[in-house]
Amino acid sequence: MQKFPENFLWGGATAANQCEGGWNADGKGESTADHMTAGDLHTPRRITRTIEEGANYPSHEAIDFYHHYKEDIALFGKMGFKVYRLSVNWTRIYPNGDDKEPNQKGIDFYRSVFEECHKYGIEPLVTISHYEMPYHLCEAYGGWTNRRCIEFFLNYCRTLFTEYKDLVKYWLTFNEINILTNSFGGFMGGGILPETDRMAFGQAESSEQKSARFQALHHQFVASALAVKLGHEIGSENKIGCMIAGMASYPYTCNPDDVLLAQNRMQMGNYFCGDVMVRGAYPHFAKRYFQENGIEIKMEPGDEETLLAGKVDFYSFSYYMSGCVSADPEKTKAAGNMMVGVKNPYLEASEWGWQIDAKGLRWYLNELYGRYQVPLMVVENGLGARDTVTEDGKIHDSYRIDYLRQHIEAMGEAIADGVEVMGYTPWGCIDLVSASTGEMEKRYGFIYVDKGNEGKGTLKRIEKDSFAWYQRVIATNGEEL
Ligand code: BGP
Repeated sequence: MQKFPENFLWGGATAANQCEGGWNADGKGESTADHMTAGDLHTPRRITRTIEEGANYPSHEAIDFYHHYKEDIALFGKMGFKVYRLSVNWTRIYPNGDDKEPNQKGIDFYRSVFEECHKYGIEPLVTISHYEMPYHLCEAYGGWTNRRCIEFFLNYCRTLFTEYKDLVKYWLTFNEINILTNSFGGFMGGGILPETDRMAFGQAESSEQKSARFQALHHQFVASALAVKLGHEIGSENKIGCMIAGMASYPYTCNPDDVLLAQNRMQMGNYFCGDVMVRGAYPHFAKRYFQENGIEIKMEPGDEETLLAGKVDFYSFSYYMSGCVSADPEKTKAAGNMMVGVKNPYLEASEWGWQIDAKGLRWYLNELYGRYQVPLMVVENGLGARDTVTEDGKIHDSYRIDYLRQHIEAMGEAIADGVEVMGYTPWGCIDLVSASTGEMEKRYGFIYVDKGNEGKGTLKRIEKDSFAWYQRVIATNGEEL
């Protein structure tokens, strides 16, 4: 078995809108996530302009971490977490985004959460923007397509870096920032209101719409670079990373057409954002991609220097699956997996069609490290699955343990290959709302939460079998899997 470094950061990850609830408590404003109804595997979530009476908005209560955080963090402490990745909800701090003064109650809430973490020796890792922004900024400014969002975001960052200077030193700017390279990412990633109320999976886009997405992304790049600089100025100990959705892509065959297509997916899916954030400049392939897609973005003088001056300290990413692409249109038509292409005959998929590929994590870590040579962190990984509570109140989730064991083994192999990995925070360490479908029953947790898709349940927390297993993994620093 491979040795994990001594200070390896074992932990777990959540996001505010998927677990907190308390959506309008103590002065909090409405966020983009608060306008998204629940869907399921076959029904996309709806984005509503007003909050509709009687509709099911999963973020409104979620698992009510807002009122259960002490109990939940105590359970993380019991598992032995060294780090807890969570996000701050921008609308608790600045309810509308463009407010002059922050909301003190929101500031107090997160202070209390971070203090609670430190009681158990848990270091918070804070995502500043995880798939939400003040809804007001979408309606009044057009979301991130508007350059003014940079100033609002920085204002918010300044408050966080200053208020939590002694409590937080690990930060991520934007969750899965590369979602904006994809047609369905406009609203969740950039606060761009769609023309219909459905999340736009795989819909055709005009070149204006594509340009808007990439303009929003450019603004986020600049905002992130400025935040990195600001964070370093305010706290010299601050370590600030990027967060990119892992889109590991394989060619379906050794046909050079497939290989080129897979390379293109790796470039646009992963390296486009990674290069800007780690190397501080747009990559060589951006120009041609923009030309061929009719994308025009506006950069201001000084933006290039800003990107170069705001390179991240480390690279973090989510990894759930790998994808496989084929240049053969017949194969592509048969694809089951909307995000990444065709079915890989060597892999099994989760109930939601995500192709499970532990070995791919070793490959992907090596690819990233070879390109960037900065510390890496796996800040999301896990199996979304339905769990059954047995009559005696237990959850025997051996399938989840198998998934995590294989991925931890693969990560160990990558470390043995020489890759520098800082830590591992499996996703949804406590059951929470699914981002893509809004369901509760797509569960990832070591801790079960009694709540169903319809929003009913006691919210009782129960340790699953994987809880004790992960506790042992941490206690032995990954020796016993
Ligand atoms: C990532 C997001 C998370 C999370 C996870 C699992 O893309 O950063 O917010 O939810 O994926 O996805 P899902 O919840 O759709 O199963």
